[in-house]
Amino acid sequence: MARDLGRRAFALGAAAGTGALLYRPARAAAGPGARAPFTLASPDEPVVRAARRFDLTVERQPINKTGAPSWANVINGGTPGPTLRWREGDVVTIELMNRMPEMTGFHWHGIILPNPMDGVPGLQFPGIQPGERFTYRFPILQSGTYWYHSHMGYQEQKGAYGALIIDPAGTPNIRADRDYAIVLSDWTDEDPQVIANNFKLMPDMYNFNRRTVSTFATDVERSGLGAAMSERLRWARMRMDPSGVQAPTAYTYTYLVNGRPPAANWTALFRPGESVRLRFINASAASFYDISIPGLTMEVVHAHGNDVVPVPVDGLRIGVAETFDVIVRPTEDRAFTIFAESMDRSGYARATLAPRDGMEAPIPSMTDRPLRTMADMGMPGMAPAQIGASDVRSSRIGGLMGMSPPPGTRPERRAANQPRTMDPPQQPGTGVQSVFMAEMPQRRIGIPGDGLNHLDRRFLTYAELRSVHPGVDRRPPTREILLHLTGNMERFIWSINGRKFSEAGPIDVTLGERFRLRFINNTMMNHPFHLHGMWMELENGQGDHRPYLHTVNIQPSEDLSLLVTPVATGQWPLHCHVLYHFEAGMFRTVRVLPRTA
Ligand SMILES: [Cu+2]
Repeated sequence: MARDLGRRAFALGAAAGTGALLYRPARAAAGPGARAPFTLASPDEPVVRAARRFDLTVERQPINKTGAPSWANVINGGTPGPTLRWREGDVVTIELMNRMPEMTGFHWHGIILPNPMDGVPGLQFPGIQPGERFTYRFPILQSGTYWYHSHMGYQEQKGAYGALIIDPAGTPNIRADRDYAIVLSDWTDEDPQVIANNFKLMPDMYNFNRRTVSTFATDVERSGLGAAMSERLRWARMRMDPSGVQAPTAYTYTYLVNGRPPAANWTALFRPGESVRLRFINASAASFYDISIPGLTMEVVHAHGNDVVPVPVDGLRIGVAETFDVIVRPTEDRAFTIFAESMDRSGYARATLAPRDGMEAPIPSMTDRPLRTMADMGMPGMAPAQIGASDVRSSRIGGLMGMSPPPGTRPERRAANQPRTMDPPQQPGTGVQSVFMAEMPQRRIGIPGDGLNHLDRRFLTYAELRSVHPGVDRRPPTREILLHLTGNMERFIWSINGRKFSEAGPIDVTLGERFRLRFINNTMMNHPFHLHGMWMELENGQGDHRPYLHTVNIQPSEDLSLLVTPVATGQWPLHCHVLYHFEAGMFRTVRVLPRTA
């Protein structure tokens, strides 16, 4: 109980009333617990253990990850930076020295903390100028797998990130013989600003998987000339190719595990019969991965920093910024490949689980590249090839209570063969010329995602995530805040309710209020949304055992909702974690106001 009292003492300022424990699912009172066994991932992985004070220096250095010279923003000399290991109940101090030639600010992703410690320059603190240092200091009120990264410009894309692991104060719920952080990232030798500019000029320039005349012939054979032609024309009108599920691609990216390209084969050791905990952290700027370990079942035990009822799976799709922990139990004396194919199948990250260093297992061939049909996009059209209608549970969530989209962004029925473009919200200075709208946004929480729905292998879905502990706030929401995710593919403008960040004010909420956040994705892309400073509880049919998420992926034309209780005042970013979408304007602030009564 002492620990619980300790945690209560660290209540975040004015978060009174419903109690300081609102920040996470309830836990049984924990005794003075045994510590989780922990093994260093590999001899060269820098791990700072359960300390309370950390010194970090970020600087720009030449680096060679791909055979070509480039530069990186390294933390304490490396990328990823050191794995920070904290303990729940401690107060940590992090001194961050900025030796880069530009301002920075580090963000502790998924951590509930006072607003000025959250690290977003210009919003929550002035930022750290070149040659200056900043001291972060805050209590640790939670445990689990998280990460940290620069929240300034494109610094994260060039290496400024690392793993963050917090040991529970009491007896851990999850026990494993070995424990490894697996940080996935998408390295580019290019300057990210150049990539962003390229997108503005030609949004699909990195999509080298485009379907060609030869696949058109296949389509004709399958569906007949008329149907194939009309499908092609409709995609052409939307100026998007159905394979453009993700951008950029391996044309510029090399996918890394713990900073190593596939050929360098980062290796985690085990002895046959042991249980191994793998903490997957997607620190990529723009890439989703489908993770599998051929020959092993992965048991998903921890999602976004919180323990979940174990779900055995063959595969796991991980969105940008998401964190999932799995347990595997290899019994054979042989190597296994940890295979993380990028969602667009343009490349993969790879590591090895082996009894001895230097061993390898075969690298599997990649699964079929996901293609989308008009039906996947919430459009009436050709028979769906990837997502059968029966896969999609269509159930509408209750009516609007809060914000509505601005005039002009509401879906309208049009003739079936017309392109779905909308007139822009009439805003002076807005660059939004047309906003693509999905006609039939659907609940997609029970499906793992494009290209995975008809595989023999079992992939995790959000519907299967069940928190081990019930949520603490049982109050129903008193209002709904509706966010339409919108975009203009041709001009690489990404927005919310038809407006970019620069064109919109904050979303005001009150400390301690209970609200529903509902997302309707009207674009063709996945958008992994991160809310700073408070948990999002996914309404996924698990009753009071809703999973607590720090980032929620919203699939194309998906309609999903979460419950939120703000626990600290201030301006908290809510944004798509695809760096190029975020920088283009898919960003809002949630302003938590103190209670007045
Ligand atoms: Cu996005």
